[in-house]
Amino acid sequence: MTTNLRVAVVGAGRMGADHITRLHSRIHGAEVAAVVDVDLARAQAAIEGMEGAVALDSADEAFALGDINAVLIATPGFLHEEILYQALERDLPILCEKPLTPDATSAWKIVEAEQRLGHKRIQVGFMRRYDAEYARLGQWIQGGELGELLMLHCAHRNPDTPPGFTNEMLITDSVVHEFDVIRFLTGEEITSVQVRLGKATRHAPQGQHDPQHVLIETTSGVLADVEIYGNARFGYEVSTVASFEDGIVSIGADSGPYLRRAGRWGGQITPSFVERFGPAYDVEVQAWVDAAQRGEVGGPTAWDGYATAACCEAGLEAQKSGNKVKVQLNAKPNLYN
Ligand code: ISE
Repeated sequence: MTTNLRVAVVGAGRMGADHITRLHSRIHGAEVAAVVDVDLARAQAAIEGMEGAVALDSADEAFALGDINAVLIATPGFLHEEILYQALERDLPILCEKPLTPDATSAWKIVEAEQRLGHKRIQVGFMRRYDAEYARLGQWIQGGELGELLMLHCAHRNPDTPPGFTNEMLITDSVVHEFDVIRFLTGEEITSVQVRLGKATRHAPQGQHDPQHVLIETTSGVLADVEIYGNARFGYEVSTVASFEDGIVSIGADSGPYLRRAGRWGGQITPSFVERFGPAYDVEVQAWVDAAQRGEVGGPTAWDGYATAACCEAGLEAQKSGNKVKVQLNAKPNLYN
């Protein structure tokens, strides 16, 4: 395919709107053809100034246009499943924001539906894989020059959580990123998850126990601990310290420019994931478009969506019980090898 991908973006909330701007202004080989949102005014606002794009309030209408040839799904996770099936039925390239679906059973059904097509069509929006520092850490792990990776210490801190963000979502919406990136960095599956609840902040909304300490183990025994802190107030931070046999690597601490002025020194903290991972989202969406133009999927697949959903399921059980819970995974289909 040499013409632009005509993309229907479903969901014009925070992430959807960000992707719409990105597709319109920075991504080559694609254009926004339609924006779908139940809030039609929000869809209309998102396409302002975009010639040729239409705002609609249902995905059916977008598919009925007939000239849509790719779909970017950015609705809340519990709405992904139906749109995924609609797009798979039409054999369209899909970029689906994480999570693929909220639970392992429905994610596995999506994996099965894609297998019936006989080729991959779904890329899942795990943007950390496209972050320059994570990529560099991955090279150190795979390259072996620092010896074996032993442990990962991860901090995932948000300034606050949006209305309706539940205790469970600290795992399914936030720690899901660590599940994916740990699998990506180590090239291994996660075997168990444990969640410990300690002293909680008074700034957490009712029903949320915040922060939580999540312990993750991979097949070779790499241990990762995650501080998931949803209401940390100071700003956004996703950082990791990796302990190797022959060195320690730190990534993600905001670095420079540092200003020294009037007897003080300091720098800036990124306010949210939109800024912290802005460049990674650009690379991610461009990689999706480029692969789609070749009829391929270049990034995290539906299998990754399913495997992380299985980790989330174990995480939710661990959150309730405090026990170390095994991750149950079906055998990996050949399509994803
Ligand atoms: C949000 O949905 C994201 O995907 C962000 O990357 C993550 O840091 C945040 O915790 C999630 O709620």
